[in-house]
Amino acid sequence: MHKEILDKIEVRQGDITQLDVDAIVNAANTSLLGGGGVDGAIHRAAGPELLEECRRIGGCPTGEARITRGYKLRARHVIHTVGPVYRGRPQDRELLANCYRNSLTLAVQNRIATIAFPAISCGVYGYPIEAACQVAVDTAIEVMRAHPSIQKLVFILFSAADLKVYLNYMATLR
Ligand code: AR6
Repeated sequence: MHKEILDKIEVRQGDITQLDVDAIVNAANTSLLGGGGVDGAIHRAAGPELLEECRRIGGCPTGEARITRGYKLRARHVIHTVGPVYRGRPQDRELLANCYRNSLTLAVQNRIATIAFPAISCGVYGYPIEAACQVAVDTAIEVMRAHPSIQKLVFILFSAADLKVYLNYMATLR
């Protein structure tokens, strides 16, 4: 039923900073002033101008997203979104879904056709990968169904274990 949409989704292992896509998504914090994990890696690879632009934006609430240029990255843009700190409450799921929904909406508004996501909230913020994966994939499918202008969406996982979780879930949808 979702075949055309599933065909636009790619799951792979690697470093998001190396990807040649229109936009990569950053798992940021509400200050947008950088941090560890994928946020630190993206800022290091993009260079100091990224931090300057983030400073001008002045922060981002949890679940929302903001767009900047990509500077030294191969990606033209970075979409910064802030995942929830996992506490096992029902609103965690909604906030995480909002991250994917709002990032993809910004992508559509900015004519971005290819986009890559890390596993938002699954590092320092403690969201269990199995639950987060379902939110990520289900929300992406929902938005891509409404917006065919997204031609390719990459879920890029840092570890082999996380990759397996995504591949297993995708396999259940085919
Ligand atoms: N490419 C792809 N995935 C990566 C990379 C990379 N280069 N580096 C890490 N990951 P985290 P969060 C994976 O902690 O949980 C920051 O300090 C990692 O294995 O980066 O949303 C921010 O400033 C994990 O699966 O983000 C915030 O304060 C996933 O990316 C806070 O961490 C997300 O892990 C956000 O925490």
